[in-house]
Amino acid sequence: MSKIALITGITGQDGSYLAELLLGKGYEVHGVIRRASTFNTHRIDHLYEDPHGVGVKLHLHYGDLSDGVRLVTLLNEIAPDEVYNLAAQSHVRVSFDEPEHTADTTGTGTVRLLEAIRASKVRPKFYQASTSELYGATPPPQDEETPFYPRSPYAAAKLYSYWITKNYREAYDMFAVNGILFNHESPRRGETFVTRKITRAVAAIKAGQQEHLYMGNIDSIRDWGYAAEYVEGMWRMLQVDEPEDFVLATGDGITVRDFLEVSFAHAGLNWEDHIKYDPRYLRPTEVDALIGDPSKAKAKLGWVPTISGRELAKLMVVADIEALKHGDKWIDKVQLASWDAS
Ligand code: NDP
Ligand code: GDR
Repeated sequence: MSKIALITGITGQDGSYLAELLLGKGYEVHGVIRRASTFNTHRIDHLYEDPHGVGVKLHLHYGDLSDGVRLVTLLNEIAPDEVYNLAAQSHVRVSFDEPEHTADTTGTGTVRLLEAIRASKVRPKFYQASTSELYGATPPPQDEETPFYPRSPYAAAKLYSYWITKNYREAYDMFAVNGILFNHESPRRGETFVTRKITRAVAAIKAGQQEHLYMGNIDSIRDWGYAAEYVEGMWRMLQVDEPEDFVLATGDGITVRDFLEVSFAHAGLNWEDHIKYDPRYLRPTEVDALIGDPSKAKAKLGWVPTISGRELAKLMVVADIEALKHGDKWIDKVQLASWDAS
């Protein structure tokens, strides 16, 4: 019998890679999608199968983390072995504009899902998408023992989700874990996160379609890894005997300025000729430096990331240049196969 997984946030960057990974492992995968007036499934269209066919492995269901009753009916219907809660309003800057909505989805949404598990007849293992943003103002290096100091409505909502996941593990003996993931990116990254914003702009500038790129604070340091490797770590966290929380990170930090420099240089451009400052991209409170220590994941899960932030910048530039030429297809697998990090 195939294992059954339920993924919230399947239409996002991580959801698409995780669905791919689990389908590759023979899972039956169920994803929660939101009803929207336009299609929002472009990241998983290549995985879609006609539901009328035989042996279909990917199933999509309408639902929303704001609708607790729907989550109960879904859990009863699907009876998953594993639940991955990846859904969130995940943009830090936007969380200052929409703090209440962020709290409702990114915070309360998690307890709705945990309560739905308790209210349903099933006892799946549960993965919560926690984040390095929890560390906020606490300086690096950060590991599983580092104190939290959230610096945004997003991080405060994720802090609630972190603790409620831990509480349900202790209170109800649930297999519920937090993956505390540092920034991870890919050619599927949302266009308004800084890495993708930069690599898309590099492609457009190179093609003569754009001249300038407006940026906020380029001094912050992030530990950027490759999303496809991080979803493997999520899965591994649910395959061990005891539920525990884990940091996933590369262990290396670079500045946004470094990412700009590498990205532009990879296309033969000088970043300083194209960057302009716009204060609208600043956050009221910034997170200056995040650099994770993934030793525990390495020792207990055998999880080792292989792609650095600088390599990622080059990989994403190549993918965005190709996407501009050939249309926005999900070409990153092809790119990786022929990837030359030099
Ligand atoms: P994305 O922003 O790409 O995807 C978010 C997903 O959540 C989308 O599928 C979105 O649906 C869905 N969603 C948003 N609100 C709701 C809701 N109310 N009900 C149901 N679904 C909803 O995020 P990533 O893939 O980058 O990240 C996955 C998770 O990991 C997020 O929780 C994020 O906060 C967390 N995280 C991410 C890190 C990173 O570096 N990428 C690092 C650490 C944690 P739709 O497509 O319809 O908008
Ligand atoms: P982050 O990612 O806030 O770390 O959260 P983001 O890419 O948005 O910002 C990284 C850093 O770049 C600076 N920055 C800009 N950011 C954006 N988006 N746009 C700009 O123009 C810009 N200029 C400078 C930011 O100030 C920041 O310092 C991501 C999300 O995926 C979260 O969901 C996740 O939890 C964390 O990573 C880990």
